[in-house]
Amino acid sequence: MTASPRPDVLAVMKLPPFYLEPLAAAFTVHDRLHETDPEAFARIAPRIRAITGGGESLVSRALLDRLPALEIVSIMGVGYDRVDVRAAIERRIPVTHTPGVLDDEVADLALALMLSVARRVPQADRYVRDNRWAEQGPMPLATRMSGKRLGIVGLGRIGKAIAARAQAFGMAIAYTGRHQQPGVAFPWFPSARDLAGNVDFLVAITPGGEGTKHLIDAQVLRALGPKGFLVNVARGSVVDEAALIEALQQGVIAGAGLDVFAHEPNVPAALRALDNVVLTPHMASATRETRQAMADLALANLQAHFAGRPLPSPVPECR
Ligand code: NAP
Ligand code: 8YV
Repeated sequence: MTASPRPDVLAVMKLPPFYLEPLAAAFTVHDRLHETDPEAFARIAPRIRAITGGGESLVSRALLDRLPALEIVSIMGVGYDRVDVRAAIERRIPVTHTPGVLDDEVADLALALMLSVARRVPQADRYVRDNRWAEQGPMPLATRMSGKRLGIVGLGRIGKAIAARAQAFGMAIAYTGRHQQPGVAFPWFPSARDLAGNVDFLVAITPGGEGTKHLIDAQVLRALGPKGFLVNVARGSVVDEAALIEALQQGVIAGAGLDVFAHEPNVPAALRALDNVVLTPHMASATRETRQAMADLALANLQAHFAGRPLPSPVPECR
């Protein structure tokens, strides 16, 4: 087949305008056609040369198999746990992502969730709005965060940005990961359970996928204990959500701040009903500034590929 001058790109998520507009200037973009119009998709599938989507986008082997001309998958997000990278590599299709440009933003939200759940900020806001301050007097006392012990599950780029912020709060930091990191002075624990037993706040910030599925389970939550808080800004799959709901209901842990969930955007009613949780809709990187930087890098990867230049940010498996 003759390659068209404007390569055809399949968008597997709804792209924000600040990505879609520059993308559409150089490429022919097919917006989620594989989901919205299977017949039209069948007609254009042989022409698709690139896929782009976000950190939560599904790029399955079945989808890849339908795209014989596919050359690249560019993810606007650092996580790519729903991309079948093995299937892509088998066909020598590089996968790219957007590491580094969102570290500060995600770390900021992790700290915001830690403060919100310990100091009960959303509950306090509702307290004032409902006029309960005037009617019932001051709120019950909350829990201090400054100076407490923080355990980071996954001390990568974002984990380190979280640690830097927590140090400014005088927190004592420890971490777990598959490896103890040379040159890192924070104590390392060999498992999430060991770490949880030695901290007041436990923050999950690993990749998702099979390797980390339910890394935070009922045992880890028991080890964290009734004064402990869990924050998850990683992926919903990293935490056993049913075990977490039970732990929150029964006071096994004190509370949780959650940006990610097992079946997004659906959040179990039992979780939404709890007063000891703060819930945000997978928005840790969602500022105009950072989403623009992510879009720019996702586009730069596509442009580099089609110009025959080295890719700015392939995923580690494709380097
Ligand atoms: P990164 O630099 O690759 O760091 C990942 C860390 O996780 C590494 O320190 C790694 O350490 C650790 N890890 C990997 N597998 C593990 C396992 N099985 N058990 C324990 N630790 C494990 O990645 P990053 O840029 O910091 O991003 C991390 C993740 O954050 C992303 O993949 C994504 O899932 C999530 N994220 C969420 C949002 C959001 O909107 N909520 C936004 C951005 C990113 P070892 O290699 O030593 O195990
Ligand atoms: C976004 C994310 O939800 O980067 C990630 O891994 O989860 C988030 O930044 C997403 O990728 C936006 O496209």
